[in-house]
Amino acid sequence: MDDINKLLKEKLTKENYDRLMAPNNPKLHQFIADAIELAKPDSVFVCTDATEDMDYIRKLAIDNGEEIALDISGHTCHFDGYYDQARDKARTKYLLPAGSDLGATLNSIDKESGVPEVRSFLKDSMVGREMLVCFFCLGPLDSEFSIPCAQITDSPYVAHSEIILYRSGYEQFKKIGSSPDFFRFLHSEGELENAVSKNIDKRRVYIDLQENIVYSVNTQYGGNTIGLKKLALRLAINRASKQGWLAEHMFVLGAHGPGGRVTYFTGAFPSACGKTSTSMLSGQTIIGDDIAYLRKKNGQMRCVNVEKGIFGIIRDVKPKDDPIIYEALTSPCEVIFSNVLIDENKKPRWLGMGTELPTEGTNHSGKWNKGKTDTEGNEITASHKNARYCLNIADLSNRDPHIDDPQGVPVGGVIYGGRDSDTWVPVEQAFNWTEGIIIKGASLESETTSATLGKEGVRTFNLMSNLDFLAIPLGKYIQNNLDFAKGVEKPQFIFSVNYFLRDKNGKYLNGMADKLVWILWAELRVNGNVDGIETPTGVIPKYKDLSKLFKEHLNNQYTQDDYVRQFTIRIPENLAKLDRVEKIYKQKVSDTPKILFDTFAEVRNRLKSAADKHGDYISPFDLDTH
Ligand code: SPV
Ligand code: MN
Repeated sequence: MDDINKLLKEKLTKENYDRLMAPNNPKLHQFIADAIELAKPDSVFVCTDATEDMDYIRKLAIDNGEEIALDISGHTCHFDGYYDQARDKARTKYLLPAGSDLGATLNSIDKESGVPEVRSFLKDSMVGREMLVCFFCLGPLDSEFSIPCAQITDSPYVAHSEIILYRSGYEQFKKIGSSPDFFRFLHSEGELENAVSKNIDKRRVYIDLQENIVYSVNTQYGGNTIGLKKLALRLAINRASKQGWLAEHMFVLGAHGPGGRVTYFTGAFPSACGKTSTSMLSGQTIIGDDIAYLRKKNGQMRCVNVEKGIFGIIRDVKPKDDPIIYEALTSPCEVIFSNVLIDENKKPRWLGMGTELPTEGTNHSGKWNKGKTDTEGNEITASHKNARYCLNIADLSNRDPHIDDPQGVPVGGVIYGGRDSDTWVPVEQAFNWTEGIIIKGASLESETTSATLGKEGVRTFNLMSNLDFLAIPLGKYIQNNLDFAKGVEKPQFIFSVNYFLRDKNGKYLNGMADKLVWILWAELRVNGNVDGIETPTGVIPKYKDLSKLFKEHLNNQYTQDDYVRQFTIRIPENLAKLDRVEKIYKQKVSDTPKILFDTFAEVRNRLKSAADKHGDYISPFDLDTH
């Protein structure tokens, strides 16, 4: 301990040393001392919750060239390297101690070789730089949900993003005293060339579940570096599994029903499948758009947003579809744009913003003009498809008043959705919690998007939209979800939604705005205000209820033809899906709970007998017996 103190005293100025010592936490001090010895920064800045400290980081990001000030006050732009534009799943691994096993689907590396490897890349990585030590809190402060976090980084951009996205936690650290119960993140962007990470082949994100520590190096893209986001989600899933709660890739939305009633929904969708836009639905209020913790209290499910900001995909954000976000992105408030196009007037421009884009400017490839190709001969789009914005929910007009409630909000219903062109109907309620978890959540598939590196449009299995972040064996995770309803008097309804259904010619069967109707129908259903029609897989809306909602909320004439096209039960596609998903569980998930296979068998039988009676494609009117 004396050695640690000595080292910190030597390397930190008196002011920073005093700041670091104010939380009387040996484990924290050891973490910082170790990182200093390893990365050898020139100086160390300890960030408290004070505005001046955050301003210092904001300024550093501009001074070191990681962010560029844009024309509107508070707006900046950051570029990640050309090959560093999304989460790197292949190089993100769990550090596995000898003798442990996370199952075939999770990417891992022996701790014995992984720790020295990643530490060798971090060695001396901060020479000539300032190390930033920041404190945050996942979930509201002073709450049963709170998890304090310490982030070390040499990237002011990463620290700045976290200032926007997370509640500051320096004071929280003072309160927890010597508790070892916090998450730790050590990040270095590594060697830079033109302000972007140079050694992409040495990009690593390694996660130590025993120590609750994540190492990230030679990368800047937020999904690989912002420790509190998906890296903390992995640690939280592991912790939640041990403590009997859930950490989910979910938005939390306040859906506003008749008479001023608010029903909160949590919803899991894979990245770039409409999660943020669902949480931003017009006339509703947002708690969060990406990560939620769910706990049971006195037999009630409650949830919080882990974050306080949004790191959202900017592509297709336009005034018509996303008026509130668009307003924030074009008004003076704090926003970091990343990987967009900057035009000659220092304005950010992006694909699908609703206006014509300039033919030249600056983007993630450097100076850009229309038609520019990369070294592989691919045309470089004006902005990257995974370009993002980072802003405070407090700057949005639809912020829900309970966002910081330490008790969280009650979960009214749960929604699972994916990018599915041909199988699921737009909205359906599962018959009960168990079927919801198994037939909806654990059966989720989605076509891949630009949010991760690799080919797009490939149908992939992604249970609960959380597969990328799971830190425990899949079967155990499913069992935890099933068990979460235990002790809950009336378990919540679980719904599936599908915004991406297409006809035989590939044309989308729904408009972007229609999702509002599906959610408001779910709100009515949860509150017992509407009946539905039973299908082999759950309960779908009646035409009359949808037609009323379309008229009232979207001023649309919803036709019976539209309804039949969208809500036809597609038996062969549903059976094929069950076969595909079951095969994965049989072949790759050795701890799959037996009830999953039993439920699949039962639903398969229901689908087959419905087909015997009504044919392969069943109109919802044929099933409407009342
Ligand atoms: C996602 O891809 O699901 C995101 C952004 O929310 S990232 O930080 O990359 O995870
Ligand atoms: Mn996400």
